[in-house]
Amino acid sequence: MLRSQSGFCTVLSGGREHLCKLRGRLKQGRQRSRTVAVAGDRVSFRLVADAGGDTPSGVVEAVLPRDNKISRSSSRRDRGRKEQVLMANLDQIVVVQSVRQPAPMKGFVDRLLAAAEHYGVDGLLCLNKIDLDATAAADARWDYYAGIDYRLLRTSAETGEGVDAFHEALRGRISLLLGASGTGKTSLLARATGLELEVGDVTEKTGLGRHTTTRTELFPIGDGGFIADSPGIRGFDPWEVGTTDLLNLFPDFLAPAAECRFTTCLHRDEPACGVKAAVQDGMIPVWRHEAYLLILGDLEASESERGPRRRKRE
Ligand SMILES: Nc1nc2c(ncn2[C@@H]2O[C@H](COP(=O)(O)OP(=O)(O)O)[C@@H](O)[C@H]2O)c(=O)[nH]1
Ligand SMILES: [Mg+2]
Ligand SMILES: [Zn+2]
Repeated sequence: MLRSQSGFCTVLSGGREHLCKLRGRLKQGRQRSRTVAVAGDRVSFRLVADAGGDTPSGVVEAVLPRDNKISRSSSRRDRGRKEQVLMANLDQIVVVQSVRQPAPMKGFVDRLLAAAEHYGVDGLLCLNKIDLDATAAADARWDYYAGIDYRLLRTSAETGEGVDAFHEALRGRISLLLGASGTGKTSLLARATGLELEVGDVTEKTGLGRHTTTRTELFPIGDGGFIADSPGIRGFDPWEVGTTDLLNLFPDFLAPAAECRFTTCLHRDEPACGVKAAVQDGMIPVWRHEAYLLILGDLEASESERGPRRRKRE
């Protein structure tokens, strides 16, 4: 399934796109209807009439079990925390960060790569706009990620440098592009695939600073691969990550953490912490540890926020 919009969805089958309705049974329960079928879902559907054009030509009978899914918390104040599924059955998350314009935000790349770990998909880091600042582009900090678990690409959608490697990395896989607004996600995708896409971000244009209205849409890229662009996101609050899970989302912290005195160590203020020792020894860069602490703080804040809010609603 390529995309869904208010009760309809577009299903790709036999090389053709079919606009389908969701079978009534699937839509039961308001809560669930938004995420019952999302981009990347495999569905079984029945053709009704092939009228062509925008007329629905099928009915989705069932959504097949998902290999995985990526969800975030949508925290609309009055309605409480809800799971918002963005996409299903993906192979990798491609994090796009620009060298400049916008400059990297502290901990942002780390947060998105941690999300890839959380969802059990590959994380690829694409450093874009290398044409703007060769020195910043060559910064060894980026190579640190390549030394852990992640593939690293340096690209310019402007000059085309690295774009072939980018395209190659998408081949045959289902990918999701994530990154702040303006980092060049849409430009890279357009340049690599030849798809006609609108450059310049939606959230930027509406100026509302909202990041919750993510509509994820999959584009077939012609060689068995699919890719979803996403509107720029300001933050990312993966569904159901607790403070104690965070360590497992930093693969480079695992070995040093085995040396921590306390099994409950959060690697912040605790004595005899293996992770902090690794930072002191230069094995883990200071900025990487700071990124971890930043995310940890955010998780704690949202955990403590959740409690009172839930009680108030009852
Ligand atoms: N100099 C330079 N500009 C770029 C590059 N990639 C994208 N841009 C520009 O950055 C702006 C935002 O690009 P866009 O693709 O819309 O970013 P998105 O929000 O991540 O989808 C546009 O003005 C692009 O022309 C690049 O590699 N180098
Ligand atoms: Mg875009
Ligand atoms: Zn520790």
